[in-house]
Parts: sequence; C-alpha cells; structure tokens
Amino acid sequence: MSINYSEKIPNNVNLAEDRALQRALEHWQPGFLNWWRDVGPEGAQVFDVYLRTATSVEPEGWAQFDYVKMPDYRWGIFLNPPQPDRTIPFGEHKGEPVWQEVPGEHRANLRRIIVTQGDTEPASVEQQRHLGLTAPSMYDLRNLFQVNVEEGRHLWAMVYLLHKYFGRDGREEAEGLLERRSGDADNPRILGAFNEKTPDWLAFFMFTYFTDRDGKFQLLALSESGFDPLARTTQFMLTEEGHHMFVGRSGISRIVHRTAQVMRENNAEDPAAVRALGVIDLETIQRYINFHFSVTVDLFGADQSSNAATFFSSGLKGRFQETALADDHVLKGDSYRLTAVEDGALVEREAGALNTLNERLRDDFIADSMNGIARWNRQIELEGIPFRLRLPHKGFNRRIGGFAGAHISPDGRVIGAEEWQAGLKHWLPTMDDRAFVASLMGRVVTPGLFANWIAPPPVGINGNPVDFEYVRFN
Ligand code: BYC
Repeated sequence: MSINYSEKIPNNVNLAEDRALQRALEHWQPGFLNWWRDVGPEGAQVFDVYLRTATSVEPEGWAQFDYVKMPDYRWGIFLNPPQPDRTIPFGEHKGEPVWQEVPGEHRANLRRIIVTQGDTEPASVEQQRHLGLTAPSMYDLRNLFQVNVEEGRHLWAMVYLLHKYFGRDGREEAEGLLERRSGDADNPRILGAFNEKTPDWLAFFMFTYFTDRDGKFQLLALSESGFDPLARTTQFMLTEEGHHMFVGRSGISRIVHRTAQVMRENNAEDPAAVRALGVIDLETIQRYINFHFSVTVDLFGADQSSNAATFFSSGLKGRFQETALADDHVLKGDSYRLTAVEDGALVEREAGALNTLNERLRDDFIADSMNGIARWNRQIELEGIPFRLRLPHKGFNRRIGGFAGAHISPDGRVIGAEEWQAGLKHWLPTMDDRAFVASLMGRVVTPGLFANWIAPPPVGINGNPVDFEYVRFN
C-alpha cells in the first residue's frame, strides 16, 4: 500500500494500470489547480510552508514534513488497505460481502452522499481564503495552510470515487465540485454551514472545532459503508481530520487561556474592560460558540429523515462505531428517544430508530463536543474567574429539522418571538462583536511572536520549537 510519488497523481491504487481513469483524473487536475489559485489561500502561492505529506497509509509511515509551495503539494489518492473477507456490517445486506463496485439500485444515493461530502472540502478552503492575511502567528499560519491542503486532498478522495465508479455523471459531478462557490448567490455550496463566512480567527478555530467535528462523525459513519472503496477512503481521511480538530480545540483553548489570564492580572470582569485590554471577552467567545454549534448541528440533517433510513438500510452509511454496537444492526423494530416541540413545549418521545439516525449521530457529536468545553472551563477556573462556557441547547437557532421555526433559547426554553428578538444580541455574535474581533486581527508572522489575544502553544509542530520558521515568505 505504499504511495507512488513518481506519477503525476500520487496514489496507492495502481492508477497507472487504468489508463482511462488516469487520463480522466489528469484532465481534472488542471481545473483543480486553477480553482486552488483562484479561491485557495490568498497571496500565499509562493510561500514555502512546513507541511506534512502522507508517504504511506500505515500508521508508522504516515507523514513526512518538509517545506512545500502549496500549489506543488502532492495531492493524491490514498485508501486504507482492504480488510480481507470484510462483510457489510449493517442494514438489509448485513453479512454479505462488501461491494467493490457500485450496486445499481443504490447508485443515486451513493453518488449523492459522495457529492455532498466532496462539496464541503473545497467549500471550507474558500471560506478560509483570506485568513492568512491576519494570522496571529507563524505557527498558526502554518496550521491554517496544513488544514487547507488536506481539505484539498479530501476533495481528491471524493473525486477519485466519482471518476472511478460513476462514469460520465461522476465526471460531471467532479466538475461541479470546482464550480460551486461558498456563499455564492447563484451557485452556492450544498450545505448551509459551508456558505457562512469564516471572517476571523476566532471563527476559524470555532469552525475547525465544531464543523470539522461534523466531518469526523460523518466520515466515521461512512467508514462503516458496505461500499468498500468509500469505507477505505474515509478511513484514511479520518487520520488527517484529527489534526484539524486539534487546531480548533487548542486554538480556542489558547484564546480562553489568554483572556482569563489578562482578566485575573487586571482584575477585570466587565466585557468592555476586558476588550479594552486587547483580548476577547468570554461573552463574545460564548456567542461564537452558540453560532458555530448551532449551524453545525444543522449539518446532521432533519431529526426524522427517510433518506437517513434508506442510507442505513441499504448499507451505505452506518452509525458512529457501528461495528462496536451491541444490537442487530438492522434496527427494524427499534426506537430512539428524541426531543420535539409540541404545543409550545419541549417533550421527549420515542420514534423509529431508522428514521432518527441523523438525530442519533447529532447526539453522538454533541457528547463529543462537550470535551472541549470542559477543558476550556478548567482554564477559566484555574485563573479564579467564575464565568463558565457552555453548549447551547440543541434546538437553539436551528434551520433544519423539527426545531426549525421554533424559538428556543440557549438554555432550552421555548420562547415567544419577542423574547427571541430581544435575546439575539446576547446569544449570537452581533455586528459589534464581529467588528471588535476584526479589529484585533493583525498579521503577526515573526517566528515566536504571537498576537496579544492568543497564548502561544505549549509545543511546536513535529517536535520543532514554537519559534521555528514554519513559513518562508520568499
Ligand atoms: N444545509 O432528509 P434530510 C466535513 C437538505 S463535514 C442545507 O434530513 P439527509 C467537513 C437535504 O439535502 C461532513 N440543506 O437530509 C467539515 C435534503 O434536501 P432534499 C459532510 C440541508 O439527506 C469541515 C433536505 O434538507 N459530510 O466533512 O438525511 C471542513 C431534507 O433533509 C442541510 C456529510 O454531510 C443543511 N445543513 O441528511 C471540511 C455526509 N441538511 O433532498 C469538511 C454526507 C439537510 O429535500 N451527507 N439538508 O433536496 C449526508 O449524509 C446527508 O446528506 C446529510 C443530510 C446528513 C448532510
């Protein structure tokens, strides 16, 4: 399974043996590079960036670090090795051998899943395009670029599946992935959160903490797929995803740490006083959490979805840790508890397990998201500050599913339109919050220096010191 880097498109799938596929992908490649130049990291094409590149999919050979100009990054096609005799772990085909080709009756659904997944990858690069201009340090700048090139590779991962397994309509979908644009009025990205702006570094860290974590859970569900090439592709993507969530978790951690430290040193609690000290007040951080959490939980789809039931029953998309779960993996007579709005109140009720699989994955995501909150609160507590961050109620600010249309406060009360309107400025980032955060964004790129509003990380990348020259500007 070693990766062949001597070819135009690095791969571990013997691409050279399939000339037609190789030609088709080599034809797509210049379009990808044009897309990267047009809407990838702004003004950064000639920088030498200290990046990791996969050299093999084995755990010990995973990454090699070196200076690379981003347009020369070796984007390619890397799948985990097949597991011999693997069978479909769930759904109506449970126990049958996994598919190596697309089963005709599931073709349209499978394509839809792959396109939706693929669409998020370039979207995030577009959303993060301008952030390099305001990096709080060289260390952070390098991490941004690492995330960006790997999202580019995740796009390659989905494009490979489309080209290899879906013929002409797969090739058309692969073109479409380069044509849609995040936030474009006429041709937007498919899912809501990927059309939002990521205008500042607080938003970037929130995005990589929450939205990349949706990536983790969706990829985990797809890594159980009965369509083996999708399972093997997403298994390898997950190893890259870990770093992205680390960037988010540690980034927010360093911001919270710095704020709490400055608050203690200056005995400041009032948000205006905290802002005057040049750090981000905890109230604003909470409002950013509320925003990014709520747009991200929408990404799991409706709480009751016949699509989700079909994806599962037909063996295309499993649950979080499917193979480790102790049930029949078919779920026909089973139920799941969900929260709904009935007659102006939140009620718990049972619904069919198959139709509620989106909700179940969302709940798994929420449980996982709590870890960061607990960690950030420990830092606030260590500085002796009474404030605590929290996740809002999952019904807060929803656009998709049963909560959409209801007004639910962050603490989980169904409220009227008036209270909702009055509360918004306390619950979601205001223009003033965004302008304040923007006012802090200046470019700090001297090795070892950090913007005032964020603490340095405890250690650097790949065993290097924090003041290592992670980017050479040439
Ligand atoms: N925005 O039946 P439902 C990542 C649509 S992130 C707009 O509940 P379903 C990454 C839906 O399409 C992971 N529209 O939908 C992170 C449907 O439309 P139609 C991405 C939405 O299919 C950071 C309708 O509403 N991967 O990797 O059960 C950086 C009814 O909804 C939204 C995946 O998502 C929305 N948020 O569930 C880089 C995995 N939600 O048919 C990368 C693949 C729903 O009525 N995707 N709609 O026109 C899926 O598994 C499913 O498509 C979804 C939606 C879970 C997203």
